Amino acid sequence: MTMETTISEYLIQSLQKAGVEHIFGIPGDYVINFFSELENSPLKTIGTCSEQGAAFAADAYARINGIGALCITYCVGGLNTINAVAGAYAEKAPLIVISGAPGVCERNSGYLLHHSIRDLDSQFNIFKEVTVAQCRLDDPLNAAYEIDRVISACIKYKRPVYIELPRDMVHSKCVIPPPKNEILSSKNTDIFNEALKETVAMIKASKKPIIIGGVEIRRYKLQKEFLKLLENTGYPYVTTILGKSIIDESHPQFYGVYMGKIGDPEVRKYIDESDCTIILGALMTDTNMGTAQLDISKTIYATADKFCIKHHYFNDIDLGEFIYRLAQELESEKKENLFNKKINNNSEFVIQPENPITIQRFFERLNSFIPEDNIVVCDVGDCLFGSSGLTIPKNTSYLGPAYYTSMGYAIPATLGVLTKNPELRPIVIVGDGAFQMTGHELSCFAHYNLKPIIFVLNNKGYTTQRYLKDGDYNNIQDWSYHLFPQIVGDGLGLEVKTERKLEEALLKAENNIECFTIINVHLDKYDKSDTLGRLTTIFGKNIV
Ligand SMILES: Cc1ncc(C[n+]2csc(CCOP(=O)(O)OP(=O)(O)O)c2C)c(N)n1
Ligand SMILES: [Mg+2]
Repeated sequence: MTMETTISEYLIQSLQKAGVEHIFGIPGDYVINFFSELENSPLKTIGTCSEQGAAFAADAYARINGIGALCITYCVGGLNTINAVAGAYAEKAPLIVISGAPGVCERNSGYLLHHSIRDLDSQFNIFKEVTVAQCRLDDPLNAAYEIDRVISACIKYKRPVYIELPRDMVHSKCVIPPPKNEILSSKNTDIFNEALKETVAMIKASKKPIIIGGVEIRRYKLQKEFLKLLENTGYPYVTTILGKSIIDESHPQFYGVYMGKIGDPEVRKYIDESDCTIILGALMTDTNMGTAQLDISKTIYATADKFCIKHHYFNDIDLGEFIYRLAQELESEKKENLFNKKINNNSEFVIQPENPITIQRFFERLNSFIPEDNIVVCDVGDCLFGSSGLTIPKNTSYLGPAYYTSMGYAIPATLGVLTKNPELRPIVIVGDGAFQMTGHELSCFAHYNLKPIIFVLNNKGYTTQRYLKDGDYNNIQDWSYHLFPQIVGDGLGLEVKTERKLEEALLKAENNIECFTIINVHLDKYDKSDTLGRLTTIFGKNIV
């Protein structure tokens, strides 16, 4: 038994080993000692204006990097992150939350300790609901084991975990666990082979198969296996909105984004007419499936947690291995010209200079503005719905909270993206309502000299909600979003009302390599994309 390392040293080493290089957060007295340890370590701390901002940033960092981390103080900081951590749970982002806490020796002091709620377990209990594993490092004998257990769960389940570090344990020496032997998989090969055989038979008997790819393809880094399957079969594929751009949308077999009844009708028609829908790594959510009832008798459904063919359920099927083996089995099955390739909507945009800009025209124009090797970050609202039809170019990815749909994601998420890849110039699209929730995190772009191009779709309120039920509650104050650079001390602000002004702004943004650009795009308050139109017709019926 060796006790050469402190708990904080072991935690920092474990974060590094897992792939964390940056940690987002705000200090407080319960966590300041650990912040000081972080500062003296190879990990870089990234400060934000609020803990929610830090959590959204860490979530996006996790999605891009494969794992992310967040460090905050007890309750006032921790509870500020709950909404964002819940989003990470819902959408499977592997995020490690580290919170400071009252010291072990303080627990029985007899005082009411500042920031605490009902008792000193309250925050721990609240985090149980939004994380897959939790631990409190209050015992030097098992602290390191607990760190290993919890971080392994984060990696395995691609969901947030919670580590609570009492402030008097930061420098405690801990017992280092012996190196673990690789545990060989004990998965049942008979079950796997039966599932594979049944899948292959169903696909071979079909005439119009199609693949729906979801977010787990990216989370579990299965793009190579997915591509091989496409290559070996020639089948068309669509993605869900949460899985948008899992692989290049320039791929010749890409047929669009499937959002059921709310999405592109042409894509929906193809899925409806297919006699074999192969769903890989997609979450069955209302936003992904757009309330469409897929015919289970035509469906193969494989995710990291669940596998079924029609109504036959199989346990313990590894998603990656399944896609890999399926590609092998179907190697000689290649069906050419199975579908007419959907024409990319990159048709030439002819500007109508004096026309007020509309959301439809904005996205049409944006289609040819998004460069290769970049990222598009979207918030919730019509920016999400409208952007579902964007054709994302080569090596560019798309990031948006398309299932949990919490407003306020995009600006801090962009910080997370840029912390990992500071050379990128992300295209960020955010509604005015969502911007008002977390837009102050722009300050970090000035602070860390990051250069995204941000479009604020300023329709003077909650247009998505206007179509569900209108009322004064949907109107918000019309901010001068383009003047934010004056407040935060850096950045280029531009204002756009017509197509001509949009054109000019795009050029200026492209040429501005010094700082971030924020473009205030004025839209009519009732202007909506086709997708939002379909969505509100369907969901509006449920709101009586
Ligand atoms: C944190 C949060 N609060 C409330 C909602 C409910 N909601 C969904 S869309 C929306 C309006 C979004 O407004 P804005 O960002 O301006 O986008 P727009 O609909 O105008 O395009 C609201 C309030 C939400 N999704 N998230
Ligand atoms: Mg709005």
